[in-house]
Amino acid sequence: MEAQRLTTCPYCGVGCGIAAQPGEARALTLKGDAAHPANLGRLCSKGTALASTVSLQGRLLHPMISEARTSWAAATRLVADTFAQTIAEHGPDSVAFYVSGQLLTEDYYAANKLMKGFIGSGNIDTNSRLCMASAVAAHKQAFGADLVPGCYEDLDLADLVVFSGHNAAWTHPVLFRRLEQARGRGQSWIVIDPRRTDTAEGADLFLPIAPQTDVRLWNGLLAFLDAHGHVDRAFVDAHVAGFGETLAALGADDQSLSAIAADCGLPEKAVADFYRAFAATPRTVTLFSMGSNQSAQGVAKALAVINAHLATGKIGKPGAAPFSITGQPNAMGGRETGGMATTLAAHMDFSPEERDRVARFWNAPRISKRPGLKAVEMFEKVRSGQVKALWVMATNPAVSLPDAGKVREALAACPFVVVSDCMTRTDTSAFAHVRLPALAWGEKDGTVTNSERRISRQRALFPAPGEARADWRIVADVAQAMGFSDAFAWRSQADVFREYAELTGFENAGRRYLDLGALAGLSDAEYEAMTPVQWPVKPDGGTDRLFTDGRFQTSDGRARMIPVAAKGPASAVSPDFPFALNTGRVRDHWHTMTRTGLAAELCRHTPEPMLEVHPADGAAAGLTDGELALVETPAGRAVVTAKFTDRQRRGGLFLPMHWTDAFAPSGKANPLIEAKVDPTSGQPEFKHTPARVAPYGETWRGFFVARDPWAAPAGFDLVWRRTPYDGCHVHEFAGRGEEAERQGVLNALLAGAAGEVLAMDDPARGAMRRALVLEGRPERVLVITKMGALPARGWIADRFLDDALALTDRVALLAGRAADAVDPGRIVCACFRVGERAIAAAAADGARTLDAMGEATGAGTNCGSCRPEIARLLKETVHAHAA
Ligand SMILES: Nc1nc2c(c(=O)[nH]1)N[C@H]1C(S)=C(S)[C@@H](COP(=O)(O)OP(=O)(O)OC[C@H]3O[C@@H](n4cnc5c(=O)[nH]c(N)nc54)[C@H](O)[C@@H]3O)O[C@H]1N2
Ligand SMILES: Nc1nc2c(c(=O)[nH]1)N[C@H]1C(S)=C(S)[C@@H](COP(=O)(O)OP(=O)(O)OC[C@H]3O[C@@H](n4cnc5c(=O)[nH]c(N)nc54)[C@H](O)[C@@H]3O)O[C@H]1N2
Ligand code: SF4
Ligand SMILES: [Mo]
Repeated sequence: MEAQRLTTCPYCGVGCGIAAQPGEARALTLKGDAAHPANLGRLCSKGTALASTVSLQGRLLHPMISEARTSWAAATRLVADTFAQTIAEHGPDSVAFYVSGQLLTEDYYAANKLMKGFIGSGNIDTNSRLCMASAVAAHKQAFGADLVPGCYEDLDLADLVVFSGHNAAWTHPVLFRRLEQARGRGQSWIVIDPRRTDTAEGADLFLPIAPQTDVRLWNGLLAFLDAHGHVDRAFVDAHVAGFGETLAALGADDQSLSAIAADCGLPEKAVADFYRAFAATPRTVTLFSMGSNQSAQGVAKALAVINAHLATGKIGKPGAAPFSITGQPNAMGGRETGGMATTLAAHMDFSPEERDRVARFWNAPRISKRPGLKAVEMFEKVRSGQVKALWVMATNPAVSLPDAGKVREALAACPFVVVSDCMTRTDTSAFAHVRLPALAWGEKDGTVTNSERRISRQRALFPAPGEARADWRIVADVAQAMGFSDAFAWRSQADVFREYAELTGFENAGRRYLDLGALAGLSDAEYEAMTPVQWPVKPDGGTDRLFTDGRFQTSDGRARMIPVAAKGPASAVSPDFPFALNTGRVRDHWHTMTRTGLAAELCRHTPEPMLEVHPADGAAAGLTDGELALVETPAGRAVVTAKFTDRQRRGGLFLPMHWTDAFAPSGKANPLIEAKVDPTSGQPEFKHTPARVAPYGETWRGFFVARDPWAAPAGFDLVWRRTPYDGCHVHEFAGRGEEAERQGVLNALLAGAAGEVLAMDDPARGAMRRALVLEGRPERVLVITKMGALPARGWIADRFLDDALALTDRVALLAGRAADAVDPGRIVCACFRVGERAIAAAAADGARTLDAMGEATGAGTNCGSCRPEIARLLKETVHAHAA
């Protein structure tokens, strides 16, 4: 066993510290780092399951040109020459980098320096454009720079927490655990979300807001605060500009509670209760996330929240802040180094003075003169041919950008696409001319910044596999091959970090809050041993809370209140497309599933993309709960299972964003999304696309269990998706054809396999069952039926783990399951694999509290990510018994 290493979780922006113990053959045991201030030892279901994602399964381990393995020298040469030649022929703006908040700060710094400093174009943008761009723009306008005022301690200290478009129970679970503790001490929660999420379920007040009406609600709050004497005049007079104009602009709308409630689709009492609670609670934190940012009015939404905080002085004080919570592990690092097209570097922009300063620091006379293309525009320009060479690093735009069908057209049309990724195949790398193998979590080494400005180290746990290299190194090698030798001659990530830290302090003199100057002199050993620290970093240490003295980073030191007008969504629903399609995350998957899709325990909480629809809407549209629905928007279509739930607002639909060609080709969300963006931030409106639904009309369904990830057999009009299990993959099918189609699929799926075929047919039900047994073990199991329920998958999948099938199980494989086996159903507790059925059974046996459930089943006693859901299931059980 090697020594324990401290590192940071690669998933969300909470930035949890991990104490990891690497073993032989990439074995890994890990636990939360009790000393890390972000998580104090806790981890959520995704962090806990990291060991299941570090195998080399599916990894890209060598540079590839098309499908041929090549050397690093050849790949680097080709990338450098093609970029250089494209620039020579068409100018620097004919090339672009599209990067990601999953890069380390050192990687980001290197990529940004190459594009903006030495290629001389602003064309580097990041997936943070899809994520944080609206908050960044609002911070810049209100505070003078992209500054997050608060820190996690404020969440402990707050008496009121408002979740504005934030499903923390699922997306920032460890912070949610922390808030649950504060709640035990009397903190209250208000949730503003069109869906009754697991965050909303436990809140004191839930506002099921009509989509895209947040500005109206928050403007109304400001009017209320003013009308009822809750403005902090002393704070506003001393520290805020723009108060009068902002208040005056509110007069454009009727600010009566009844009018606001009607426009936001809320009960008037709920609006009044929210306003009174906000007014009465000095220690209020508002967490805003994707329900706020991912909107064509995302900047206005953030400013409306910030305005209410500024007017009441709820900022820069313990337990009080408007708090934009970050998504990715290093979205903040990207914003800091300058990875967004709209900043130059280190919180400096494109003014002549700032350009000059950065140009001198970098010794880069060709430094970019202006901002570059923002993500959505960038891919439009790729599609129209203006951008001719594109390098994608650590992101999967073919899945995650809006209007993904057009993005794929763009990638297909681009003369030169380079993709740096850890995985051999992603939906994006399918379009790559050159694929470059990057180090993954557990191998890469550097720094990340979490939501509270805390810089932590990610440390390597394993040696680099194959020929994989650090992203910063890959960029530096290409830069050197392009002739920029001196500027990219770093020997280590520590070198890169020191240079970045020095830039933040360069000619700063207290003008820029982003200052890590005190870290510029770290020795290699000090960098290696670095402990978590929050910027600004002063010689005597980090800074937890900003603006404590009421000074902001504007020319006069005052924050700005900025008038924002309420308006509707970018595309309104219409009789043709009467539903508002909302998208977002599920608890156990991360983005495009390239990593969480490797961990069977994370694939069974939400095994497939489900379309959430209100039961009354579903019935009116002719859908059936659990059957396939066709969803269409002006941009595209998808076929997914309908899930009726009254947690969804009438008129709304929700589809998760995660599924890809590898897991559910017809269940991808983003071909449906129109690319409507906020005019200032360029962030797309992922949470609102007009849509319609209809039954898909499947005539048969089936599933296929095999040891390999499989592709749907060609030549049929099938809906297909895959759920990984421990020893196998379960492939679900449905079709609209007749007997011949079913027979064709059956033949295709059993073709070419050796073994003994067990068969059972029931022509009356259109049922066909086959099991292929080889050397006593199941190799393939196929079940197709025209009517009636399909057998439970879990028990069959588990037989693929058996060394030899029991005689009775051979029959049971075909019949469905052994008579005495209990199928766990959908997994609720990922740590102990406790299913929905086991929870229902324990509840029926009297386990009616979270603690009793924990004792009876173990569920919820490790990471706790499932506790909100168990609480909800228990509530439903109690209701069912009372009814
Ligand atoms: N499990 C998991 N956790 C993650 C991630 C993941 O992929 N999986 N990704 C990480 C990343 S990068 C990010 S950015 C964060 C995102 O974290 P969140 O922002 O919490 O996640 P989302 O599910 O995208 O959206 C949040 C909520 O916004 C609501 N919403 C939609 N429209 C509106 C509206 O008009 N007004 C309001 N008020 N709310 C609305 C949605 O219904 C949804 O419940 O999560 C991070 N954490
Ligand atoms: N419909 C809809 N779409 C959305 C959203 C939504 O709410 N709704 N949310 C948006 C948001 S907030 C975000 S942040 C994006 C996320 O979307 P993406 O960034 O596209 O999603 P990921 O799956 O995280 O992609 C990361 C890729 O980088 C690879 N990778 C991981 N680590 C490394 C590394 O160290 N180096 C390199 N070179 N590669 C690495 C992974 O294998 C994977 O292919 O999605 C956006 N898209
Ligand atoms: S909350 Fe979960 S996903 Fe986020 S950093 Fe912590 S362990 Fe990782
Ligand atoms: Mo994100």
